[in-house]
Amino acid sequence: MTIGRHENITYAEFEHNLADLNEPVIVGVSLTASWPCTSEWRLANGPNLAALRRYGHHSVQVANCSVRQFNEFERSERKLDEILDIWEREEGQNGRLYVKDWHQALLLEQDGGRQDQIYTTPDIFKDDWMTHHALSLAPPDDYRFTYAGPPGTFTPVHRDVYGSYSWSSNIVGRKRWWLIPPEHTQLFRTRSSKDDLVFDVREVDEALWEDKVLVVEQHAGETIFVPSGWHHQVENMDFCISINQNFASSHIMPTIYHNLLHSLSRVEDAISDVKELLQEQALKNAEPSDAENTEETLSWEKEWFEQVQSLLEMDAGWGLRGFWSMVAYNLRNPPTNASLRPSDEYVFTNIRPLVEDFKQRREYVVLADLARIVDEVASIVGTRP
Ligand SMILES: O=C(O)CCC(=O)C(=O)O
Ligand SMILES: [Fe+2]
Repeated sequence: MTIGRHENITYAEFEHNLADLNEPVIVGVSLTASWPCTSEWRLANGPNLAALRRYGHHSVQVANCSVRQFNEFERSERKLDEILDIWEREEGQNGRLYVKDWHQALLLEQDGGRQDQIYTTPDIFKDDWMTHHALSLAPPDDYRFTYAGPPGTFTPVHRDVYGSYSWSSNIVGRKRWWLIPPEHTQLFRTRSSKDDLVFDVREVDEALWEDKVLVVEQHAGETIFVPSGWHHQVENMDFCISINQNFASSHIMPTIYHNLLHSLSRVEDAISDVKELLQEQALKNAEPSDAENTEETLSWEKEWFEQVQSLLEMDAGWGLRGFWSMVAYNLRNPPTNASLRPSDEYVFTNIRPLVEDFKQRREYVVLADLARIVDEVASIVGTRP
């Protein structure tokens, strides 16, 4: 298997991938050549860690790659300065500390700076409903991350949240990617569970997957696009610093919606005893004449749905409210100009069935604030003739 490599790619060419192919792509170094970070963070033979000192006060998530915790490495929040001290002492040796999910651009903006002092979002990735919406929240949030770590540090096998995309530009060093096509995910399932995957692809005999998985070496300056639903693992072959955004466009709203509903029913199964308890209590308090949709029945159901939503939010970062608010916000305020996104008709056609599906659900009846957001979406995308 090989990956498509492009020296340059226009949005029109790339959109074919978003809409139809859903394949990994590597874009050549010209995309990142003029970014400030490209000249600032590179030295002849490694990272310019001194150039990161100006961000030393940023709080960052650090994975300790020698301590596994469930499906991730043990994580802590530290000041970047402390980690730079440790890396400088190690002098580029194999280390353990991997700075991940560092919201560098957001923190810089909070200090009065701008993202383009580090990098500019490539045109092909500007139709991003996730960060565009998250930045409008109070306080603002985003899915823009910087990753930095010595050789040997890695990100275990995962799929990005609800099957969203990601792109990653390597500024310093080389990364190795294992990209697993969705139809081959099952090769990496553990024996004990039908849902869990192995932690590290290298646990599975290579003969079983070598002709099915894309193994890609990404060089400094290159950008990789990770398609929706592809599990992946990433290893730093040298000391690497990369710019990364987890993102989603209208093309994958149906996928995200269905993955969200799948996670939602898993949460419901996991806490089904809570549902029974709430139901019993409501029955005790109700008059025998109470019918469906009275105050009593709605209030226990509301309590139930709220509990499910808060667990989803804790687990994945967002639930139904996050999804529908994102859709409404991006329909009202598209993230980029018309030449860098699909036509309104395409977008509306993708969203319409989701509205129709959601209107059949109890949450639409019981959660009034959510119903208002979905009604707004319906008024923009229209209903099917
Ligand atoms: O670079 C890494 O370690 C992980 C990147 C990743 O998982 C992604 O871009 O989706
Ligand atoms: Fe990822």
